Amino acid sequence: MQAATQPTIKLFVFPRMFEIPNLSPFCCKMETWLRMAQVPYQVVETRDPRVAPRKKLPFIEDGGVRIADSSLIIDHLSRTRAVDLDAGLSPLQRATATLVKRTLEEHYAFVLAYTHLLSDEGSKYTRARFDAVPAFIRPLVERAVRKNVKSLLWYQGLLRGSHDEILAKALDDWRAVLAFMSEGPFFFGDQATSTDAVVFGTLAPTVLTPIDTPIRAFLLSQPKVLAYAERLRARFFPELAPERQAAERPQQLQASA
Ligand SMILES: N[C@@H](CCC(=O)N[C@@H](CS)C(=O)NCC(=O)O)C(=O)O
Repeated sequence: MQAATQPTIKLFVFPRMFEIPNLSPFCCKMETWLRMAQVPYQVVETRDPRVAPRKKLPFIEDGGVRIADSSLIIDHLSRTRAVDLDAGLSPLQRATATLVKRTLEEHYAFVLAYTHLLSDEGSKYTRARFDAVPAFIRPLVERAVRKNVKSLLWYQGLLRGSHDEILAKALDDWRAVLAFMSEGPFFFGDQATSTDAVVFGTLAPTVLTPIDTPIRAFLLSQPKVLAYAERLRARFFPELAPERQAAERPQQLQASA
């Protein structure tokens, strides 16, 4: 719980799209963690990562101090708000948490940028994020952002592989992660941990948006995956959960209590 003297933090993230906390896996992870940890926050939407200390979103402002990088923010808030979502994890689970985080954040997140921001199927849906840009410069901004994503993925290495290679590697990522996922309600069982924020951060943009990819199709074919994603959304972002899940919510809350 937050001490009365501590300021409400400001969370700087991209504007929301679709019925998920954020299309950016790192912004989605950060806001999910804040809700899990019950740390009060105020969202500040921005479209321009150049305002961030590390030129990437999310970042927070805590008592006038700006802190970047979702993992560093979580370390900072865990320390200053005395919350540790991972207190109950065994050494083996902690090691697993690191491997899951690296797989999803240092590899799969780049695939998400490819499928959601660069590919034709993804762009069809996500180009709406430029709607607020004045019409006369919109094509210019769209082209510049696309060029940046392309160059990021080229230098990271992903784009040097074929489309099929990229998809195959993403499926390998998820097969590995799912091998460690419990039957629920949360990744490691009964308690929500920071790994749930990481997993939901990448899973929500993949399976809870209309962007149709072979990765989404694979994940939807795995019985526990959609239930997990919908359960986390209903539990921590009830305002985003469609009616059907809202009706199931009391049961799910009981299951995760
Ligand atoms: N390691 C960072 C990664 C953040 C990140 O890559 N954010 C992306 C959005 S998903 C971003 O702001 N990209 C803008 C850019 O690279 O210009 C974290 O955990 O917060």
